[in-house]
Amino acid sequence: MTPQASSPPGLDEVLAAVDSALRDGRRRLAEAAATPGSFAAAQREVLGKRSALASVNALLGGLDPDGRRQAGAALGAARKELEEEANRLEAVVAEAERRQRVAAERLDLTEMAIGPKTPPLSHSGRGVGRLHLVTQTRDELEDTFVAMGFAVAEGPEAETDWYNFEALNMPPAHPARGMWDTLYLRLGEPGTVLLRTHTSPVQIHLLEAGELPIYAVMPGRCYRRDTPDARHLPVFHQIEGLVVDRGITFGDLAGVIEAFTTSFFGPAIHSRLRPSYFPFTEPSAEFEVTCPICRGEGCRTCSGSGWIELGGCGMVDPNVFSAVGIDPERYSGFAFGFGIDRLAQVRAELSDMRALIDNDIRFLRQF
Ligand code: FA5
Repeated sequence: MTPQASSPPGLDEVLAAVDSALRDGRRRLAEAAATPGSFAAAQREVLGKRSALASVNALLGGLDPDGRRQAGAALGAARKELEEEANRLEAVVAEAERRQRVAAERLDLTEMAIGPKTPPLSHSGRGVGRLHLVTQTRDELEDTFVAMGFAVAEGPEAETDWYNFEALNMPPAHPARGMWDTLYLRLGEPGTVLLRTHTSPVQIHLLEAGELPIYAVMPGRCYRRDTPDARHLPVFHQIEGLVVDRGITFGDLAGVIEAFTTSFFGPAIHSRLRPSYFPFTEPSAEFEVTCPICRGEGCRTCSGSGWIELGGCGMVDPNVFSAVGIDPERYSGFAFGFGIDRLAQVRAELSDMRALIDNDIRFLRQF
C-alpha cells in the first residue's frame, strides 16, 4: 500500500533513499573527478549539510526505534563508503593536477634546433644543436680579422671606472660619460665598479700590458641601461679593434675598415667614414657600409640612404697613450668598435633585434 503523502516515510522508503543517495553520490564524485576544477564542489554536494545523505538523516526521526537502527546503520555505511571514495578520488585528482602543472611548466633543456646547418643526429636521435646567430657572427668576424693578421684578446665585463671611462680620456664628471647609460655594481666605493658599456676598456688592458706593437680585435658582451627596441638591447656585443705601432695613419684605419668590409660582406659592399666624436679618438669617425640589403639603392632598413652605420673609430687620442705611459710622440694607432648584434641583424635582415634574445626555436633554427 502506498503511504499517504502526509504520513512519514516508512523504513523501505528510507532505505531506498539511502540507496539512491549512495548511487547518485558515487556517480557525482566520478563525474567531478573527470572534470578539472570541480571536485571540491562535488564533495560538498555529496557529503555536506545540504547533501542527499543529510536529507535522509532527517527522515530517521519518523521511524520506530528498530527501523531507525536499521536505517541509521545503512546511512552510516553509505556515508562511510562515499567518504572513502571521495578521499580516494581527491588524491587521484590532486596527482593529475600536479602532473598537468609540471607538464605546463616543463622547460626542455634538451630541445634542439634541427635544420640544414645542424650536424648529424646524436645517438639519442635528437639534433645536437648549433651556435646562436650572434655567436656565429662573432666567430666569422674573428676569422676575418685573424686572416688579416690580427690577434684576438678579451677583457672583463665588470670594470672599474678607470678602464671604462677615465683612462679613455673621460675624467670624472666629463660630459661625454653621458653618451653611455651605465649600470653600476654595488662593489667597492659607490660608482667605482660597473658593467662595461663598450669593449673599449680592453684597449687599456692591452696598452697597460705594454707589448707593442698591437694588432688585436677584442669581442665581448657590453651592458647599457638602454630600453630594448628594434635596434637596441641592454645586453649586446661589440668587437673592438686596436692597432698601435710606429707611423700608423688615418689612411691605415680607412684601409683596414675597407679591407674588412669587402672580406666580410663580399666585393659589392664598401665602407665610408663620417666625421664624429669619441673622447678617446682624435679625429673620430662613424663607419658605415653599403646597405647589404638594397646594395646601396636605398631601402627601409637604411632609411633610404643606401648606407648602414656599424660603429665608431678614430686615431687613438694622445691622452690615452699618456694615461698608460706610452709616448705618443713615438707611437700612433687607431681603434674601432662596432656592434656584433647590429651586424647580425643587418645581414639576416631582421626588422627587430629583440628576436635575437626571444629564444624562439622556430626563429633560431633558421640560421
Ligand atoms: C662605442 O661604444 C665606442 N666604444 C666605439 C669606438 C671604439 C669608437 C673605438 C672609437 C674607437 P657607440 O656607443 O656608438 O660607440 O657603439 C658602437 C656600436 O655598438 C653601435 O654603432 C651599435 O652597432 C652598437 N650598439 C651600441 N649600443 C647598442 C645597444 N644598446 N644594442 C645593440 N647594439 C648597440
